[in-house]
Amino acid sequence: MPGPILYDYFRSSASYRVRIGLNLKGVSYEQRMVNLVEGDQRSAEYRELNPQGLVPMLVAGDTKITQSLAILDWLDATYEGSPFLPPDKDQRATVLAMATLVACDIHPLNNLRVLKYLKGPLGLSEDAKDEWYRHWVTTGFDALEKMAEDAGGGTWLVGDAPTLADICLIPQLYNARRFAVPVAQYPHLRRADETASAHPAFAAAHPDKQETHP
Ligand SMILES: N[C@@H](CCC(=O)N[C@@H](CS)C(=O)NCC(=O)O)C(=O)O
Repeated sequence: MPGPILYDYFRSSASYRVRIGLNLKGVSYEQRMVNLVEGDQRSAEYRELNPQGLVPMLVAGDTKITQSLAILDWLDATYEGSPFLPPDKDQRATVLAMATLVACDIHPLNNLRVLKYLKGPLGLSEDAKDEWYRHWVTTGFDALEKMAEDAGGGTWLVGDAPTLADICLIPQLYNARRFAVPVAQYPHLRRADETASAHPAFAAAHPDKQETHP
């Protein structure tokens, strides 16, 4: 059976999460670029597939899934090895809390369409928009750093194996650096980032490594 198709954009952090997940599971997949800067996501053709007009989207045979966390859950349920959630129920809750902090409380506020709305219809300056971006990343990372500290150490955010929390964190850290958000004050987040940069599944998912990099 041919591998799944990922509708992807190299700098999309939600797509970056899914690339990491696919790599961790050792799944080979086809990438189809949806160029967000050129507005491909809003085309009638793409909206026919995904009415939300966002990436990522995964198509595997007759199965079509949108939303990165739903895709990651499906991958975890479909493919063996490298589980995204720890078996211990307390650790699992911690990992889910960290992952959703990034995916639900940081990322949506800083998404391309939100930033465009701030600058366009709401008339914010470039500086004010960047300040908005930094404010919400810093607010989230401050809390995540404390949660990682409380989780008791390890080479990743929680323990010594990559989890959904790291899958969400690493792309958000990449984005934060692009927008010059200071991250030096987050030793636990930086430690997970260092571990990830030496991990083949994370390294291969990096935006700079994508063939769809224009
Ligand atoms: N909650 C969604 C977020 C998806 C999302 O916001 N994707 C962004 C890229 S990271 C996008 O397609 N943006 C297009 C736009 O803002 O026009 C998920 O986790 O998949």
